[in-house]
Amino acid sequence: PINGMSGLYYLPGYFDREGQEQLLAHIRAIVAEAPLFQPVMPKTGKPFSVRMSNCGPLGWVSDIRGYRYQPAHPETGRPWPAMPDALTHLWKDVAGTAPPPEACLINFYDPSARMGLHQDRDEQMFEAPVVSVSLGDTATFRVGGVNRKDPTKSFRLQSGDVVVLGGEARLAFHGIDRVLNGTSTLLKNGGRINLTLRRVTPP
Ligand code: MD3
Ligand code: FE
Repeated sequence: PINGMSGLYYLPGYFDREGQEQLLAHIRAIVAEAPLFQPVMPKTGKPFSVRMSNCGPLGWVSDIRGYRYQPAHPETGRPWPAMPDALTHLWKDVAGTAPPPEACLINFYDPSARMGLHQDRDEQMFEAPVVSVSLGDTATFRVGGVNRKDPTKSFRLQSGDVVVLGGEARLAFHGIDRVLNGTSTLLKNGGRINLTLRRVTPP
């Protein structure tokens, strides 16, 4: 546990370079079938700086109408591609007794992209953890408490790192302050990819 918060586990270097390259090859194939889209904020329509796609039976989307999980890509209308075995294996390894993951959100950060402080509350199952995998450039990650005004701490997430957010950490505020350009050679044009595995519905 870090930040004095139970349920937040940091597994640095979980994937070695070969494992990262294998995951990246899967992500490239997924994004070829389910192109990155630029979500917009509900009501305001303000675009996110992060582009997204998903794999698995459900995918997270955000548009003018709200945030939600849905079985199809918002632009192509096609079902999301299957989740790679490497990710279901990761979930079995770190998610304890939680039922299988239903969604893998793929966030792509160009070097100037950020993600503001937020909670993940669009799932119907806060008992299951969220499992995150970082690929590419290092990012400065910030995590606080369950109230927006709680103090925050920041730490760096490097390519191959895994974070498990369960227990009281599951509803902690968190965000990505910045991506440190040129800190990894995994993505030839730079940037960062974050994968988040989630259980969305009760079993
Ligand atoms: C802490 N993604 O997709 S991953 C998100 O790096 C998201 O793209 C960030 O926040 C990213 O919603 C952070 C690490 C993470 C994911 C979920 C959490 C940290 C979390 C849920 C609760 C607390
Ligand atoms: Fe989040």
